[in-house]
This record gives sequence, C-alpha cells and structure tokens, in this order.
Amino acid sequence: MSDSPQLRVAMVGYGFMGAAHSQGWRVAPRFFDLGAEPVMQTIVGRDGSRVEAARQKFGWQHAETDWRRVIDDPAIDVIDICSPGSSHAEIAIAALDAGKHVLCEKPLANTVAGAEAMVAAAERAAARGVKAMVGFSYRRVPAIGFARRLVQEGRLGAIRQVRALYLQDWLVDENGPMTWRLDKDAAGSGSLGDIGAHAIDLVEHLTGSRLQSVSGTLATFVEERPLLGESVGLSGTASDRRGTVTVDDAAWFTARLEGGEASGAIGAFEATRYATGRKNALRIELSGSRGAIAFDLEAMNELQFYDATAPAGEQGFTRIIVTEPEHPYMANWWPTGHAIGYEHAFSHQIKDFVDAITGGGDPEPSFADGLHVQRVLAAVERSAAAGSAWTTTD
Ligand code: SOE
Repeated sequence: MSDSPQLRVAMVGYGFMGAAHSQGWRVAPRFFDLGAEPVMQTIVGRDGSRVEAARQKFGWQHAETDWRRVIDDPAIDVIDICSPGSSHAEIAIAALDAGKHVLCEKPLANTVAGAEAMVAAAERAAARGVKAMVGFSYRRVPAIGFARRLVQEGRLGAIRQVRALYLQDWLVDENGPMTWRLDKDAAGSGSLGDIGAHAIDLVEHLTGSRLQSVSGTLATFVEERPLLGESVGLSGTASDRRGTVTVDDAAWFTARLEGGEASGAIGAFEATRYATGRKNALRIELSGSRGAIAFDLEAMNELQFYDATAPAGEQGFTRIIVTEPEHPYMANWWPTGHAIGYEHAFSHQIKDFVDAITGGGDPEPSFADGLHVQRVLAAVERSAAAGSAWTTTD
C-alpha cells in the first residue's frame, strides 16, 4: 500500500451510517488491494463535542463542524455523505462542482427535483473524471452478487414474479422516541424511502429491469411519539415532550417491471418497521421459468437456489452457503466456510468505489440509478394519495 497514491476522505455525518462507512474506509484497504490508499482525514458534524467523540472512536484524523470547509479544502479528494437525506443534494452538488468524488447514502435525495439536480452535477463532474456513487450497500453482500451472477447466466430464465420485503420492528413500541427518520423534512419519507428504497434497488440490480408503474398504499400507525433524548442506534431514549410523526410507518405496493431479465414481470413490495419479530429481514424472491432464488438478510451468508431444470424428483431449493472463494468478494476474507456480517458490505462498497476512481470505470449504482429509485418512491406516494391508482414512475 505504501507506494499507492493517497485518497483523502472527508465524511459528513457520524450516526449509524457514519459508523458503518468509517468501518468500510478503515477495513477495506487491509483486505483488498486498492489502487489508492484511503486516508480518513476529516469527519464532519454540526455538534462539536459529538463529532470530536466520533473522530476518536472511529479513527479520523480531524473533526470539523462545517461541511463547506472540507469542500473548500484542496487536500480533500472524496466526500462521503452519511447525513440525513435533506442535506444530500446541497452537499453532493457543491462537492462534485468542486471536483471531489462523492459517495452518498441512499435514498439519493428527499425529492425527485433534488435527485435530478444531483444527476446533473454528477454528469458535469463525470466529464472531468470525477465519480459519484449511491450507497446502496446491500448490492455488496456476496449472496446478492452471487444471485445476480445466476440471473445473468440465465439460470432463472425469464423472471415473471418478484417479491421484495424489508421488515423491521423497531417502532412496534409506541413509546419509542421520534428520531430524524420519523421526520419528513429530514428523511423525505419513512419506511418507504429508508428501507423500501433498498428493496427497489436490489430488485432492479438483480434483474436489470426497471419498475415502470406502481400501485401502493402507505400507513402511519402511531402519529405522536416522545421526542428523542439521547440517540442510540436507530432509536434512543425518550424525553418527556412529544412530537408528531410525519412519515409513513409502513408501505405496500405492487409493481410492473420492464426491460432486463424480468421484463413483463409483476412484483410485490413491502417496507415496514412494525413487522413484530423481524429485526432486519430484507427478503428477495425471484421466480423464473428455469429457476428461482430466495434471499433473507437475516441469514445473509446463504442463498436459496431452485433449479427447475434438474431431473424431476430431484428438484428442491438448495441452501448454498456463500462463503467460498468462488463467491464475490469472499476470496479476500476468511478460509472456506467462515461467515461475514453486515459491516463487510461497507468494506466492499469502498473497494468498488475506490476501484472506479483509480481504474477509470463508472461506479454503480450511479446517481441516475438513485434518481430512478427516487422516482419510484415518489410514484408510490402519488399512487397512495390517489387511492392506490396505478402510477407510472417517469
Ligand atoms: C442504510 O443503508 C439503511 O437503509 C438505514 O438507513 C436503515 O435505517 C437500515 O435499517 C438499513 O440500512
């Protein structure tokens, strides 16, 4: 590594995603040969004492309270945006226009207009060799990469139906506090954009298809909650004041897909934080003419594969343990059979992003991919407002 050029990174945000991205920047260069050595230069957050605590905990060299200063700093090469969605467009556009590569958490923005402006900035920047990527980290789970390979090899044939559920239960307790994720101004939407966006992106990534139209419904079950005291993970402690929940708690929608391996398919999607007992169950099932796959993030080292071309009487879902050197990313980790976890996807994300910067390729998912997801989210909201009317995503 010592002969590699350096890539000096500033990261905006220090909550859950800030911790996960820090892990990615720290670990990726220790397990993957990168064309540049990431330097964890500056972590940025508005609260001076908290960002300093995060700096020490996550291993950044400097702490800063104003993101504009890292964008003006010629020593910084990369801006990694982990702050709430309401800040993404302004920071990403300023960073790209200043010639910094940008990795931005999902969903890309809080509005379609914001995401469109980000795509325009990414196109301007691309002309100068500057890269922009959205942080749909689950694309980097090896079982998902392996599933995509099976789809691309035609092992599923024509995909006719998709099911994509993202189920969590951290809001079941109605006295759980408000966090920024429950505030439309900060987050854009609720379960729909925070976790439904992953389900949409994964289906599009796996199939190479686009959701062209949707029919959806949204629900908010608990409209008032205690305001947040101390933030802890996704939730935190409750204060004695109360606030109004302004986002959806659960989103359901059906979709029609076009293009790719699932052209003409229909899909069922669900995103909820009220699926009692389901902690982080992102479940994808693709049913095709030659085979099927099923994935559950709660068993993320496994992929279920059904080969409909196997001899009759021998068919059945096979549980493949995706820990072998033949599987995406796995050759760089542990000896055969040794599992990996949630945080590894963030190291893989950094590896792929740095490869695109140093190798000259176009990083995926692009801001244009993120904009399309944003259009789907907006179409689900319009559909729900119109009584589940079928609504196109463009
Ligand atoms: C980040 O990728 C993220 O979507 C979070 O924002 C969600 O809250 C988390 O549950 C899944 O990951």
